[in-house]
Amino acid sequence: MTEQVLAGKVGLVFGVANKRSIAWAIAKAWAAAGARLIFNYQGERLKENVEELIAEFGEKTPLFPCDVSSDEEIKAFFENVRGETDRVDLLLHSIAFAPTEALEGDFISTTREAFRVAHDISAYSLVAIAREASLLMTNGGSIVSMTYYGSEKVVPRYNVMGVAKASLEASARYLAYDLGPKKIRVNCISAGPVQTLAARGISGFTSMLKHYQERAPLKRSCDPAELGATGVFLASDGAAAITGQVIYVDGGYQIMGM
Ligand code: NAD
Ligand code: 0WE
Repeated sequence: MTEQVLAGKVGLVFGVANKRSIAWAIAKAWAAAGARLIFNYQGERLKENVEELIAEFGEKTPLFPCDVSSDEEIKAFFENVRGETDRVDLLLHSIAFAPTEALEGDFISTTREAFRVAHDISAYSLVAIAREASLLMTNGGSIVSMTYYGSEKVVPRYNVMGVAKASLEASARYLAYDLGPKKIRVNCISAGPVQTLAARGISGFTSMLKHYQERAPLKRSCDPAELGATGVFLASDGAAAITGQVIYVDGGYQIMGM
């Protein structure tokens, strides 16, 4: 077993839907590094999935409902967390959503409602849960959120999600400024394309992976275990002076100009 760099840490994990979820890859890596974890699930539909997965951490790993579009559910989630621990060290935000139709046609067709929902669930939710978690981060902390290259360059059909990811990354910088004096760091991992629930059903996803195999310096995107390893690094004291940043785990794709 590798050195337990997160021994004694308590982490909150938002965004596990199934075994393919990026949140699950990072949670497994955090747990292997010694962290104790508490999970959310989005609704009764996903509860059993998450329950079955976290069983491998032992019977008593806590999980509580939290749909991040509801202030009441966020409040109740953190009341439940307070029943389990009086201190939190780590927070993972691995949540995004835009209405399907907003990821299909062109960006100019984005409705007011699709724009609102995408920003509410994919960006504002980081601010809301970071605020609550920071109250429990009494010994400093590390907040990690997942983003994607479509925030900075046009990726056809990523559309309003790209605009929401730009907001997420900017939110991480403002949170890093607010929370820095409390020794709480806030960073984003920008992952290359990974086959998950959120990526499946996106037409042309396979050709995106092929594009990375042709164009990225490392001739591939990334695999979930590598996102886990970066998650552990950002959560660890090795990253103690890193905050407000976007770290690319994308085979180097982001550096290319042509
Ligand atoms: P996923 O579908 O496994 O995870 C998305 C999660 O968001 C799910 O667990 C879902 O329950 C949750 N979610 C959506 N709406 C919610 C709500 N209202 N309340 C609470 N939870 C809600 O897919 P994933 O690919 O693991 O996505 C995780 C993160 O990684 C997202 O932020 C995504 O943008 C980002 N990301 C994904 C890729 C990729 O190619 N898969 C690449 C870069 C970044
Ligand atoms: O962030 C994402 C996808 C997030 C996502 C996925 C869905 C599918 C189901 C958000 N909302 C929804 N809504 C649904 O109804 N990624 C980084 C993966 C992704 O999605 C794309 C991509 C990539 C990469 C969409 C178009 C183009 C590229």
